[in-house]
Amino acid sequence: MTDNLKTYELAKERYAEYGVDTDAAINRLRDIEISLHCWQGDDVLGFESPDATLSGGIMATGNYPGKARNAEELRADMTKAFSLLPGKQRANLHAIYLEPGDVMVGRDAIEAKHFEGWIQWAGEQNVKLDFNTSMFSHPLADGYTLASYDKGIREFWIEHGRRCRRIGAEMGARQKSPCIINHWMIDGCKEPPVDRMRRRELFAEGMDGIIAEKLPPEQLRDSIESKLFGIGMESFTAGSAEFCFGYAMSRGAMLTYDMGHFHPTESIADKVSSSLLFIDKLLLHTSRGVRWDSDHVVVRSDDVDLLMQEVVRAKALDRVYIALDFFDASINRIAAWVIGTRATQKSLLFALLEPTDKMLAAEVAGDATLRLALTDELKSLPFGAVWNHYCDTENVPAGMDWLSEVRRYEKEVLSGRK
Ligand code: RNT
Ligand code: ZN
Repeated sequence: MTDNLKTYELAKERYAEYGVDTDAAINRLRDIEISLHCWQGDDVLGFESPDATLSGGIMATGNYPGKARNAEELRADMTKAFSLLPGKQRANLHAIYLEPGDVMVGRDAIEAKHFEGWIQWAGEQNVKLDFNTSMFSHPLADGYTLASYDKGIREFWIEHGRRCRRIGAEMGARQKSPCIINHWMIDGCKEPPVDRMRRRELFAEGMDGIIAEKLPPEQLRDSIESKLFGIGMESFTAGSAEFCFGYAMSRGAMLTYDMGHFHPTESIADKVSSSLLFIDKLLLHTSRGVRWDSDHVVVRSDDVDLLMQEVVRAKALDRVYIALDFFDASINRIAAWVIGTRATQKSLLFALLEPTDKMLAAEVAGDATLRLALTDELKSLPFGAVWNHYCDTENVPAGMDWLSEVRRYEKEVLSGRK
């Protein structure tokens, strides 16, 4: 018996004392897909032009060497990350990650053929694709897109959105699993605007224009992402939490909650049950804001644990899609994916290992003392042994063993990128 297995057997007994079946928790975790965001691999620059810069109120800081310079490198890097992750992943693309060939393709002219390389690769990797409209880092995304007062600008972005949906539907049809398309717009401004209402009306009209075409839900699902503020847009964001909630609910769309898009002490965990009473499905962007929406790499924290506990306790794993959204350019970018994905999965596992029935019984009986004692004691159970066993059963490195592989890849591949 290996050491990991021995430790697991002991851990299993410890959890059994609380009525928790660790094998069942592992099996449930195995089926939960996490959508790996391609944009961690190149600091959200994309492949439209080698001179691309990031704008739109978000920022990747750091200049760690070795970022992917083209789609082939990015796919190789993501493939490496996948090989170090247990469970199932999807790949999350932005429209700016197209492969246009030798021609310039405007965002209002993109087609599924520009993503053929990705679709092929996803098939080979047996991962499904998700998609995002890219309504930032563009001369026509100067403060406002759908909520612009300029009709031409609005129409440009509506056309972009429509095309993104068709691309997503094509991906969904080919992978036989709905492509989740996320709609996030930068629209907002630095100083308080006079007319918030008109901007939001325009935003809603623009979104309606984008989603007007009926596409089969087995191919494509739309989700709209709210936000509190962006850099240079501190005073107003058209797509606020209330706006997006109302929009998603009234249009039968999904709602995206990004962990970094609320006041620093406001947690999205509490929003899961509230939203799911009125909205069918949610998309969660796991991220980590430090003082602001800084998009640090996700690590285990109360925030992520509470979020996953809420999803599990609400029996909502099938109503929630989980995607990563962070971009750290100051550390090895493949390690960033691995750390962030594994942290998200660990929080899921922690939630699945909870003796929810026991805690609920205490709650119903009015025994808040027992509920609190259990809540705290769980943190000391041998969670790490269950996680390592899960990695072993998935044939991926347990513990920190993945890091040496990332270091080897850095030496052999990344260091050659200048
Ligand atoms: C921005 C949103 C959005 C982006 C990505 C690149 O604040 O979180 O989801 O991070 O789409
Ligand atoms: Zn996000």
